[in-house]
Amino acid sequence: MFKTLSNKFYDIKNNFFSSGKINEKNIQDGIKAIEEALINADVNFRVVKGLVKRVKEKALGEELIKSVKPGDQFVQIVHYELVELMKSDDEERLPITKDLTVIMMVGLQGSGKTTTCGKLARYLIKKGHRPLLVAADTQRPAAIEQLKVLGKTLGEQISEERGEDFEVPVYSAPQDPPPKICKDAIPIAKENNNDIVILDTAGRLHIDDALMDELLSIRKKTKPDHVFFVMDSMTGQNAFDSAKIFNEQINIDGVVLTKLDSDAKGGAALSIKEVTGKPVKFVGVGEKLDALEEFHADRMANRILGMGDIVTLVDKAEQLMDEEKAEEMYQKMVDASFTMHDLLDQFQMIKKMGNLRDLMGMLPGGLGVQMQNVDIDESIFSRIEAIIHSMTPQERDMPDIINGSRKLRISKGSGTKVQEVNQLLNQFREMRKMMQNMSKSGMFGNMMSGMGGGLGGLGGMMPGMGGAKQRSRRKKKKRKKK
Ligand SMILES: Nc1nc2c(ncn2[C@@H]2O[C@H](COP(=O)(O)OP(=O)(O)OP(=O)(O)O)[C@@H](O)[C@H]2O)c(=O)[nH]1
Ligand SMILES: [Mg+2]
Repeated sequence: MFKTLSNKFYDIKNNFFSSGKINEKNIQDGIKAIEEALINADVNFRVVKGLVKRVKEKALGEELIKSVKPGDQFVQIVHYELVELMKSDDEERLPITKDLTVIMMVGLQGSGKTTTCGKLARYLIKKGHRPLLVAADTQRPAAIEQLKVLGKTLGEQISEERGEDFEVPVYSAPQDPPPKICKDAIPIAKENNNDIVILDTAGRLHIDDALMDELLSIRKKTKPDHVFFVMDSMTGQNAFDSAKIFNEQINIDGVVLTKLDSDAKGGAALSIKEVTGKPVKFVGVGEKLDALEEFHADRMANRILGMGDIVTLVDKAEQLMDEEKAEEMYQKMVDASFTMHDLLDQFQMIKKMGNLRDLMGMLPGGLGVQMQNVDIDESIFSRIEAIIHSMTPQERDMPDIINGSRKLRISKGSGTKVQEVNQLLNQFREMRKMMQNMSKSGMFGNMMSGMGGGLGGLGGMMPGMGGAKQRSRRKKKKRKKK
């Protein structure tokens, strides 16, 4: 995801803005490079023009030229504009405020509606809800079966995770017209004690009146609280036109952008809101049921700029480890106090989280950017792990003490080359520096204040880096250690 852009931005930052001195010429060149990068990433042309114009106005101001760290400041300007381009007005992705919430999925054929129904069900179950899936696609005979299988698989997954029986019911009535199916599902959900109803509607290859009439009728009969347009990120301009028409005719609340895992460019994510007027709320990053992420403009901007996306990484980690450990990891990143021990911990955890390349891409700095470029096979992981394992505990805590002879010992111990040890050390240093910079510039703080939920409720409570809440937590932790 965003591989093309994050690579490019990383290079641009290094090429044009790494030196202490910045003049109008390298700003102009840098901006030109950004423009090209965005166009190559299939970002809508109008969107690129607007963004470039705003960045230029700000960057060419006196401030940047006088700034001590023009490169960092430039990145912040771009970051701000990217966020503005993609952000939703409300921070909550899917607010559930009623006893029964109805969610309706619409979109073109094959965009990922049915799969996303299953993913959203999982996402909501994880938040303590009890969804009912509704098979309202009677177009394709296999569609009902597909949703039933998803419901069954999800039920089994959750049962296993919880160690108790959990069912994800699927309502279907193939003989009925879809609007009736959806309407009937609502009392059934109430009887069944479900608090969420997810409607999987039919798709068409092209927008036609019959489809729109059917969807409108479903909308009228069920009064959904959220209508999501599911859009395949790979389908380009056509999909934008459809999104616009769907929005005009059915009034959508937001977009779920699917298949971002196979879309290295990610241009759609940057363009949707500007083009359709509706923000992206979720993204699909794989075929499995847990391959759904909340879309947060600030986190995406971080990824695009090659700064990683620690918050999403921690979100994912939280699903796998307890809250305290997740917080500790986050804190270490904020403090930039994490060591090779932590890196090893993270690697081991990441291995459990799946889709290694995307996950590694969430790490800040060159390591993250670089990891997106390699086809990560276990062997690279094992080599890095082997290198860290060959370090003494002291070396892991303080990698700076690793001199030439230590490097040689580590490389021998891990069966790797000294260059590989060097590379890891350099990347580790760079990663830590990047975190420090992000910390200093308040980037972490901004990320956090924009977050609702997540991180065990820490999000949203932190006014910035020096937040009182955070300090007290740090103290508490210190006390615990004593
Ligand atoms: N890689 C990847 N594949 C996805 C994602 N979302 C959906 N798919 C795949 O896309 C294909 C179509 O997905 P469906 O959920 O059946 O799409 P749909 O919109 O319900 O299709 P119709 O009901 O025929 O209109 C399936 O093979 C899914 O596994 C995603 O985020 N990433
Ligand atoms: Mg479907």
